[in-house]
This record gives sequence, C-alpha cells and structure tokens, in this order.
Amino acid sequence: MLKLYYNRISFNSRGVCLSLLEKGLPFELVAMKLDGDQFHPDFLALNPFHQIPVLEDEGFVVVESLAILDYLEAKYPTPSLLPSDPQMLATVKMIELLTLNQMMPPMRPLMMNSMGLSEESPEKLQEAKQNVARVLRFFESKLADRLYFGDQQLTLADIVAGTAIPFLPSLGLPLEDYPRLKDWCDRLMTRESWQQTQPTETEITEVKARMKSLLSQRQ
Ligand SMILES: N[C@@H](CCC(=O)N[C@@H](CS)C(=O)NCC(=O)O)C(=O)O
Repeated sequence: MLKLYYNRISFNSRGVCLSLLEKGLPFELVAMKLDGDQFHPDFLALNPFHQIPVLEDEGFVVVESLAILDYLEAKYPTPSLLPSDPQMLATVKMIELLTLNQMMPPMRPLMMNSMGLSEESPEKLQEAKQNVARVLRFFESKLADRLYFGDQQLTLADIVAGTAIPFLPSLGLPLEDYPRLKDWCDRLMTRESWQQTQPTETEITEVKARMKSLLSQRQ
C-alpha cells in the first residue's frame, strides 16, 4: 500500500494527496506535525532533508513533491494527469516549476506576516506581492480560455498551482485582476479532491499556535 508522510496545511503534501485522490488510488496517511518530528532518526532515514511529502511504495522511497507526482504518473498512468501534446506538456511542466520556484518563495514572507509570526518591512512585503503578481500575470495568459492549464483535462499543473493560488486572497492578494484564474479556482473547488483536502480554520489556527511556540523557543 502507498504510504504518504504529510501535513494537511503543507501545499506540497496537498498536491500529492490531490493526485492520489484524482487517480483513485488507495493510500495510507502518516501525519507529521513538523514540530521536530521531522528530525526523528526514523524519518531522517527516509528523508535526510527532513521535509514532507515523502512517499513510500513497498519499500521504495521518493522525496520532493514533483518527483513524487511524476512517479505516480508513470506507475499509475490512468487517469492521466499529463498531456501528450509536446506544447501542452511543456506548459504543464512550466506551471509546476514556476509555482514552486517563483511563486512559493515570495509567498513565504507574506504568510509569516499574515500569521503574525514575523514583522516584515512594508517594502519587503510590497516586493513579495509584486513577485507573486508577475507569476499570476503569466499564468493568466497561459490559462487563456482553457478550462485547465492542459486544456480540457486536469493535469499536474492545476494540482501544483491549485494548492497555492486559492490561498492568495487570504494573504492580501485578491484575484479580481485575474478573472480567468479566479474562475479556474472556483472550478477546482467544485472537485471532491479539493474539498476533501482543504485545511479547516481550526487546523490553520493550530499550526499557527504551534509555529508561534516553536519560534519563541528558538529566540
Ligand atoms: N521542494 C520540496 C519542499 C518540501 C517542503 O518545503 N516541505 C516543508 C513543508 S511544506 C517541510 O517539510 N518543512 C520541514 C523542514 O524543513 O524541517 C518539495 O517540493 O517536496
């Protein structure tokens, strides 16, 4: 049985959960608190970089969310979450990588600030918002009039970007200037997999409290 080490408020973990659910695969979840449990020797033996998600498949271990998504796609190709058309495939991969490399890093200070866990300067927050907005403009143009980034079919692009973008309005980045992305977010939220993996307010509050306590211990 596939085993996923995850946390419900982790974007990267949620993407893997979404893929497993969309593919209808049975899997076992191992919840990580990330309160230090990621440094337990048993977990470090799976991932020396102490991060989730980690997927275990009959003793085979995969770390890094994009590698896990590709592994699941190759091993369980139906239903497919990758297009075969070369241009569509390139678009999907581009969206996945830009989400992780260009959008998530500037989201971090915005999240920390919105949770009251750090006090960033207004200049730094503005710069972070501008960097996210640059990605959103690009994504809006790539989505164009399609239902999903890979056209009519849900793909890994929607799964990866669809964990982070719906969260942006709560960080002071409303999607009103990006009507196609806004409709796309609404479309994703109608899917059972998104509803099932949506973190609740209580879960977010609990994580906030845990992070506050961890940060105060380090000071
Ligand atoms: N590039 C990694 C990033 C994973 C990552 O940042 N995981 C975070 C949670 S979202 C984590 O496990 N942090 C705990 C730590 O770094 O100790 C991926 O895509 O899987």
